[in-house]
Amino acid sequence: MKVGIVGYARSGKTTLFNALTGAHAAVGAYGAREANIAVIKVPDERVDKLAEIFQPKKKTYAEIEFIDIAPNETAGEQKALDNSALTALKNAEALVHVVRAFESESVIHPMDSVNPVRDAANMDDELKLSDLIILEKRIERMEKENRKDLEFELIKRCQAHLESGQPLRTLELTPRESTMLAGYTFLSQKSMMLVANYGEADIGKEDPGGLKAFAAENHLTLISLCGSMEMEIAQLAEEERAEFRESLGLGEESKTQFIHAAYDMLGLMSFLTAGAPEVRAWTIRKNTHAVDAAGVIHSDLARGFIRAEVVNYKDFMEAGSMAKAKEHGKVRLEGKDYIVQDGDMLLIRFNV
Ligand SMILES: Nc1nc2c(ncn2[C@@H]2O[C@H](COP(=O)(O)OP(=O)(O)OP(=O)(O)O)[C@@H](O)[C@H]2O)c(=O)[nH]1
Ligand SMILES: [Mg+2]
Repeated sequence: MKVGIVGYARSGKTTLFNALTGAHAAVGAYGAREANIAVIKVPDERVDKLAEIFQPKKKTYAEIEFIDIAPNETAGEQKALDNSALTALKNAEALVHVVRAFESESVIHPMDSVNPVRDAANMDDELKLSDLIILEKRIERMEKENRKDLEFELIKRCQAHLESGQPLRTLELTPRESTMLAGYTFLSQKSMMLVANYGEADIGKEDPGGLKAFAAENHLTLISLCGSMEMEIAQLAEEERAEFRESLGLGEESKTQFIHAAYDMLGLMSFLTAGAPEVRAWTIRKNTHAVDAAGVIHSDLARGFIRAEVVNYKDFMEAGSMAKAKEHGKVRLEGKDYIVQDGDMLLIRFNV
């Protein structure tokens, strides 16, 4: 589950990356010329609370991998993505576009002015163009083969959609059509989040980048954060963070918000396991069957699956203990086809 971080030169990609990881990758003129990669733990209060109850040896959070794509060296500063970036992004499940919304005399914008909506639209144009080029080649080949099947129709529809100026993520598809397109890894079809990286002067503003309407229209998730502040906070000792945040008027944990939004954008959710050895959040896609969730823990659990004992985290906490939850009839026995819900605590009965 990889998320690619993209954006125009000096928009704050590495700053955001550092904020997420607490890392010290160089920002600004001496920024790395290579991609930065990090695995980020998804903060989860449920794991913390369960660990207080079960006192496990180990607690494990769900994780997402973020890649801060290497700066574009070949396509010129007015482009965000060169060919190597486009290729790297094909392997990402979702994209995060860091849009510069901060004013700064000392940081030159590649287009000379700060204009978040323009930059967001330009990025979409780059993604759409890359998809169009792939589509045109594909159509040419299909026409030679005299293809007239469903896939050909679908590919033509994608082309028309792009040519009308819209990204593929706004094209409505049936599940069958989605499967048909999956192999193409179109970039404008991937889920994408806009991060409005606003400046210190805009703390507390409602829509600091003015991107709300653009995001809604183009099916983009929007998060606003002040990258430089978040990076500073991430590098403080844990116990100092809340106070510093408050003193700046940065009330909410925007980093946590960001990670949760990324998790959600990936179509992911967590189920939980809790016991003396480990309390753990496991990552699955939404609409996963119990037997497949069991397989995420270990293939033996899927192979020898008998049933799952399920109690949702909320019910468990209300009851206070597993024994009480059972007493209240909140622990259910479910079969292979049960669709696991976010926050379900599972105990898999199996036999191999
Ligand atoms: N004032 C202000 N400056 C910021 C903010 N975010 C980033 N900067 C500055 O902008 C410059 C570029 O930040 P980076 O994080 O290196 O941006 P980048 O997108 O990784 O840049 P490249 O990798 O070179 O394309 C640095 O000098 C940062 O200190 C912000 O929120 N406010
Ligand atoms: Mg950078």
